Formats: sequence, structure tokens, C-alpha cells
Amino acid sequence: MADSKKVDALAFRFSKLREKCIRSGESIENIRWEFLRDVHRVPKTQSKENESSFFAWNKIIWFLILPAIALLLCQLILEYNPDSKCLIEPDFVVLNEMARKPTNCSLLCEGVNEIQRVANLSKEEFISTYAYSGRPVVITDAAQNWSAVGAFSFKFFKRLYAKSDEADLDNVDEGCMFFAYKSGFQSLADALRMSNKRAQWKGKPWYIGWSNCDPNVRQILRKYYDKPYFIPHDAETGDQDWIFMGGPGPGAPIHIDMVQRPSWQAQLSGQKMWTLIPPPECEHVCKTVQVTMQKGEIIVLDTNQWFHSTKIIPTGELSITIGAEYD
Ligand SMILES: O=C(O)CCC(=O)C(=O)O
Ligand SMILES: [Fe+2]
Repeated sequence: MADSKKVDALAFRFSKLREKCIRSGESIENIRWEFLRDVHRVPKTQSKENESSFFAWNKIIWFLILPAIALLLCQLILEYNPDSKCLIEPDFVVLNEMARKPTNCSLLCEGVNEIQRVANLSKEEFISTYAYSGRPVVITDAAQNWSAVGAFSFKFFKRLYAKSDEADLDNVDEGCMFFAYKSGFQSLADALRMSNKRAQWKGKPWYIGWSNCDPNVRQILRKYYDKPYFIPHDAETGDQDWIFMGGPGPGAPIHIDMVQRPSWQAQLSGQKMWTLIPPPECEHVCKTVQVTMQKGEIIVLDTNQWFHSTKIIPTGELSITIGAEYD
């Protein structure tokens, strides 16, 4: 098998495993970023280089390859007995890191000291500078006129899914995802059933994310937003909407994704701070950058290349975002 095929096959198996573990309610919060930084640390002096890379390789073998074999074996067992549990909990930072293609640091992040905020972004400039380089950008005027700003709320989603006959909210088989983070909810249905008190941020804090799989819901959602104006006509946006919602405090913990394409995300309510960390192999030329998204702004970034985490800023409003991938 060619190398790229192997990577694709591995990526496919890991993404299946990820879905399976999300379905079985396993937590994906167990992040070992510090460990990964250690594995990839660029040696400071030439004399230590060989020694460091020797230890780094040992670490890679012990901490990445062996658990991966254990996970693959576990997956085989799960094929025959879906009720069994994995001995080793999958750590998606590590798994995605293993399947990731090496980054072109000068294209992605070299010289990026802060995330650019731009307005009136032409399609041409979007394509030449941001669309496929992975360089993050915030387009400040991109979602200002969408009716989703102001219309989307916890109640809006509760009513929307209650109305849809077809929405099978406990079913994630269609490639539909639900991220519970630390909320304790088992599914989107479970989250939408939370008490009014908790929904109004007077109970246990929560932050959730999901991708919508219901075509009726998709049709309604799209009445409230447009394809962002800077995305070229012939560039497709993915047919899955991703929604993230929750109150002040931690949002998504640090992770890297393994989705097909780069994505945009519009801030429709509240404010959210993003932290983007360059991949370890780019640490010597690239910096960690942060940006706080205001209502009506869109961020574009390649979540397959930047490690990222989010934090909701207290403003008195829930943070609500919608996003999609583009081609
Ligand atoms: O919006 C968030 O809190 C996280 C979003 C995210 O991880 C993503 O879009 O890849
Ligand atoms: Fe992500």
C-alpha cells in the first residue's frame, strides 16, 4: 500500500473508533498536549540533538505505537462484541497526531504573530491568502446581517428539534456527532431536555457541540444564515452544520481535528476566545495565537493543522456559533 493510502486507512480506522467511543459515552477530555510537546521538542543545542531524538523515538514507540496496537486490537474485539469496553481509553490528541500529515510551517504559521482581523474581504484575496494556506483569519463583517444573530438561542434549538419528526437525536450513526465535553449529557436530545434553570445558566455549567444530520433541520437553519460572502461560488460548503453552544468557562479542550477540509465558524451570540497552537514541528518558527470572537464575526482556520481550544467569555449571553467546512 502507498504511504498516503496507509495514512488514509489509519485515519479512517481512528475516526471510526472515535465515533464508536463517542457513541459509548467515553470521555475524550483526557488531553496529553504537554506529553506531545515533549515528544516533539526541538533540541536546543546540536550536541543534545542525537540524545534527544533517541529518547523521543523511544517515547514515540512506547507511548504511541504500543497503545495504538492495543486500541486496534480492542477495536477488533468491539467488532464482535460491541458491548465490551476498551482497556486503554483512546486519546484523540495522540491518535489524530499520529495520523496527521506533516505541516508546511512557512505556509501555515511562520510570521503569524496575531490573527488578522479584516473586513470587506474579496473572494480573490480570501483564496490567495487564507483559504488553503491554513493561516487563520477573522472576517469582522461576515455575519453581521444574518438573522441567526439574535434568533438562535437555547429555546430556538429546543423548539426546532422538537418540531422535526425525522430528527433522531440519540442516533449518531449517520456520521453525526455530539460533544458533551464536561456537561454530563449523553446526547443532543438529553441536552435539549435540560431544565430551564440550567439552560439559563443557573445550574451546573455546560458547553456542548453537535453536527446536524437532519435534512429538515438543515433546511430551516439555512434560512437564518448564508454561505459567507468571501467563499467563492464554486467552493462547496459541507452539508453538515456544526453548532457549539454554552456559557462562560471552558469550551472545547485542546485538540486537533481529522475532518476533510478547512472550516469557518460564525459567532452568533456571546463571545468566545480561541487559542491556536502551532503543531509541534513548527514551534521553532511559529507562535501560539489567541483571538476573541465578537458577535457577527467569522473565523476561518484549518482545525486539522492548528491545535485549538476555546473559552467562553462572560457577557451575560450564551456563546452560540455555527460553522461548516468548505472546499
Ligand atoms: O467552537 C468550539 O468551541 C470548538 C470548535 C472546534 O473545535 C472546531 O470547529 O474544530
Ligand atoms: Fe476542533
